[in-house]
Amino acid sequence: MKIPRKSLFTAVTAALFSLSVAAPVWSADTLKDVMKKRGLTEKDILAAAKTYTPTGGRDEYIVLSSGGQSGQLIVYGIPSMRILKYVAVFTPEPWQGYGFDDESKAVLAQGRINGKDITYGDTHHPAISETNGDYDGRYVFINDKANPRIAVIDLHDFETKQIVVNPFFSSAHGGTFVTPNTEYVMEAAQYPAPFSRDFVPLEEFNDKYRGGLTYWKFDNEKGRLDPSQSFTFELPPYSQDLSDAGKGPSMGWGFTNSFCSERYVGGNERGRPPFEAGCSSKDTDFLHVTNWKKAAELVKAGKVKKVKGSYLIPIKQAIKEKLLYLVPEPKSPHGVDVTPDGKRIVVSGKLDSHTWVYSFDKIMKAIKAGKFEGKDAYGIPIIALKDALDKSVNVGLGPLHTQFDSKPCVAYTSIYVDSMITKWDYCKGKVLDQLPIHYNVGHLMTMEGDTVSPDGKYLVALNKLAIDRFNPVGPLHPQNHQLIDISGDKMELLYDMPLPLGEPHYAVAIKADKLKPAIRYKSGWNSRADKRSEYKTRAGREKTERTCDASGKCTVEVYGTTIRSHITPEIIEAQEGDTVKLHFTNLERAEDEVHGFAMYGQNVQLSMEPGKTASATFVADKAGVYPYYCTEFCSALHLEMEGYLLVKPKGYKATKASLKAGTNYTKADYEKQVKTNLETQKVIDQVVGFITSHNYKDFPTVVALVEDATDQLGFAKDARAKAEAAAAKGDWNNAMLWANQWWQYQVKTADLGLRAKTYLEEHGAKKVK
Ligand code: CUK
Ligand code: CUA
Repeated sequence: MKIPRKSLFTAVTAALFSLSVAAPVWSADTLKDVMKKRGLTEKDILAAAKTYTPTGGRDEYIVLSSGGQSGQLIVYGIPSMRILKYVAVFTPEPWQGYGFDDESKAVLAQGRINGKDITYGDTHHPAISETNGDYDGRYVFINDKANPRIAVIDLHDFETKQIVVNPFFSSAHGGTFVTPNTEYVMEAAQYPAPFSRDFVPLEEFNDKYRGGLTYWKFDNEKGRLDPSQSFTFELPPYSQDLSDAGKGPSMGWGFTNSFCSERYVGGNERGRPPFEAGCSSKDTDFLHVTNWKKAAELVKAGKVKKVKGSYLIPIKQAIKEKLLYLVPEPKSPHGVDVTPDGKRIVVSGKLDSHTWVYSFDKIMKAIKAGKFEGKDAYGIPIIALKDALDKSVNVGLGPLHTQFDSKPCVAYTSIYVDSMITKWDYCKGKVLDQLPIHYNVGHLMTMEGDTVSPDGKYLVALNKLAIDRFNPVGPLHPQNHQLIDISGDKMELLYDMPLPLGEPHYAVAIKADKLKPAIRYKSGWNSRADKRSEYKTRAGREKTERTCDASGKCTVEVYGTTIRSHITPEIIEAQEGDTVKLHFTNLERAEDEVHGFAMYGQNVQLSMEPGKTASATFVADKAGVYPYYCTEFCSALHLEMEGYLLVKPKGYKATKASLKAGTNYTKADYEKQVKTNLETQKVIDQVVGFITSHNYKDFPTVVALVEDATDQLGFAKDARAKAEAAAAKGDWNNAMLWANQWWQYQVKTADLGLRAKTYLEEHGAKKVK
């Protein structure tokens, strides 16, 4: 549907002359009326005031949450709990063109396993890159538990840049956790399996199945993991759980807990009791203590051998080099968290009601003194519990994960079975407060709560069950993230947010002002490879080439552009059987001017943010007519942003007929259009006059709008020249059409100008001169 040009013109004019902003109209309701009508208490109103964010308002913290089995990363704000983005990581996602354009397909292809495309991930633990133990806002990492992979997401554009596959593991739950300067990213296996990835009978479980812990080297300059410098600890076939890196005094060490150190293998079809029975029969499991700093030195000194092209530290070598120790842990532990000062390590037993606080100092003393209570079946020295434990605290039934407050010694632990959060003091060993949550909390998160300097303020409970909290939407329920105010002595529940995408496990929250996301790419940018695209196309340089190789196979390659409101080229021709390669560069520079590109029947959907170049490759195997169009409502004439791929049957001979216009225009039509254009120009001049008579240069948003408007006006000039040239030849059809195109650019200019003017009015711009 076209917007009638008269109404647009009227709107433009009307907006210009309404120089004062209309007075706000309030509904007659008072706060009391609303409270009564909606049954709200004063406490509700207070919670609302703490989370409500008026239009245009920003959040203080940005949360990066795992997207569970959706294979994505979820971004939302605190305290508003508004969802801002789903970042596609391990799973194709068409809005972002992820898994649809050639550039992102190359990223997903890095995650192939045994040659197979894996198009989902079970994401559990995001970790933000750190400098000196504090979030630096540059990158976020996340693991895929089901397929042992890690992804690197650049927070400059919130795009996935790299996926690495663990060379040894067949699952990877215990990742990602970073060392204090993002030297390494930790990833532990969960389900023991043969490192060879060959068939090995379960009867050889104890000898041939292995657990492990990989330290992935992160190249901070390149912003990519470097598999060639990464190393893996071979570990016994216990089910390694989560990890955390030491900091401060414990810098250089890593801590990884485990369960099922019974090494039990179930098999109900073989008449054996299930895994759950055999894996929780012993009273204790093991905390693995690893010295990554020393291991890295050995790697550097050439003392560690490569297996399958990757450094592997065998258990024996780790023992000999004093890199690996075990400490008993309470029954079936889950989660391990190092305190912000790096002096203590907190572990919870999910079948126990205690958190166990270990002292790093005591662990080091035992190691130095060579004081061990024995060895495990693989010869790894075990430090006695009493020689490592600082204290244990009764926090509630089924404690899982722990996070820290800005207040010294204050920690929060999620209590799964009792469905509550326990606030406690890990120095004095006493419980401070408990808050019921709904229901069955898994991880919990405080603001920057796993850094050396947590901010406190808010806590989010990542609940496993939502049951009765929301309007029912069928048997599959959303997850429930509950926002809790922890600024006072007592925890206060503020808000329930349904999260309808996968089951998030862990989430991290970073102060919003530490993030500096881009608005546009450098022109012609391959965002996935982070470099100028070889297919970058400039305005006026668009071309379509058809080339054939010796075997007669032909390729149609399109170097195109997009800009409000047309795609160049608008007609693409190919022969049945040709390979078609499309490359489009979005020429826009303005914020949020994204164009999409979708085509009928070819599984093509691109997203082109300003400056981006994206490509799609397919075989045009069936003759036919394939409309394509822009999928972002980018402008008033967005619906006209369209074109045709014509796939001609083999042997097709073109007729001489030329394209016939549906309408023929006269001189009068042309002159009428020119008159409209000249009037529009007056409106534009007035808007420009308003802007330039104010201190608009003090407002970066307005400066960007003015830049964009100037561009559009430049295009208008070109179109005007073409219209006048056609008119000079008496070609009224083309004269009229180019005059109309001239007007289209004017409308875009006016639209931008009015946005700039409104912005200036709303932000108290001052008159200059
Ligand atoms: S795990 Cu899910 S609640 Cu994967 Cu960190 Cu504990
Ligand atoms: Cu571009 Cu719609």
